[in-house]
Amino acid sequence: RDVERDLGLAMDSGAVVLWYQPIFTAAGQLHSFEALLRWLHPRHGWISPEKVVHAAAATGLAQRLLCHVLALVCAASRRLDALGLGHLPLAMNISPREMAHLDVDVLVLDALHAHGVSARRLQIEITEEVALDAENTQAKLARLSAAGVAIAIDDFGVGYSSLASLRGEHVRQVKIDRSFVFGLHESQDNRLLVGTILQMGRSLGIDVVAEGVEREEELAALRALHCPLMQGYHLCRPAPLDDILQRTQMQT
Ligand code: G
Ligand code: G
Ligand code: MN
Ligand code: NA
Repeated sequence: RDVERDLGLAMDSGAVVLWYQPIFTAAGQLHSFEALLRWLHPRHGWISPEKVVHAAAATGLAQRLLCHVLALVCAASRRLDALGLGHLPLAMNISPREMAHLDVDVLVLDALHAHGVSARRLQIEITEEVALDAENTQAKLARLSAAGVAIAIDDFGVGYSSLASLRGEHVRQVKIDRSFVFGLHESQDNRLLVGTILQMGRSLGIDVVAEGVEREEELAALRALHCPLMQGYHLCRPAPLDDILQRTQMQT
């Protein structure tokens, strides 16, 4: 279909871009950014990242898409350096399919090297299922982690929810799925679950981020639970890097 046909050209012409959403500390300081894929198709409007990743896989462009995203993330990292914001890490998402089918470790480390970006600046977000996946994936994660790339478990709590995904030394951060944050102030169950994940993070020395903070009441409930890091529409919506930097200027 058109989307698949147009993807290659869209990457070449700069129509496939990254927007960024900041992650803040409980005190409201900028902590890091998550890069999110965006493609505004001339006829079909915004194409979701899932569809873009699917279209790339269907047309043999999976590796090219990952390299495209990596190049954009590296450019953003250099840009932050130039603005004196070189201490703020950038996170990018890698899908289970990309993790399984591509030499993700080689592609990531090559891109960092080619663009002169330190591995310490990059975080990779994977799902629980990926973290639990076969030895093949474990080896890729181990190599990335050894090089200094941080590994985060995204959407934590709604996947296989096996604590085994946290075993080993590769996982640096856990992102609590937004379904636990939704209506946190009104749900004793969610408060207990989020509190338990936070406690687990403290015990294991893993950073914990609450995702999908949409309301002031949820933010207050997270603060009451001593959640260290938060992300969500209530704090800042994803936008092009320049817009984000303008909006967050006060907090840097
Ligand atoms: O940004 P948005 O809410 O539309 O993201 C939807 C989903 O797409 C999320 O699960 C997110 O992790 C994923 N996603 C966003 N950007 C990328 C990307 O660059 N690569 C991959 N593989 N997934 C992405
Ligand atoms: O799966 P992952 O956590 O990577 O998904 C990230 C997606 O979540 C981004 O595409 C972003 O657009 C979306 N997102 C970010 N903040 C919020 C929020 O507060 N509420 C909701 N519903 N989605 C959010
Ligand atoms: Mn994510
Ligand atoms: Na997530």
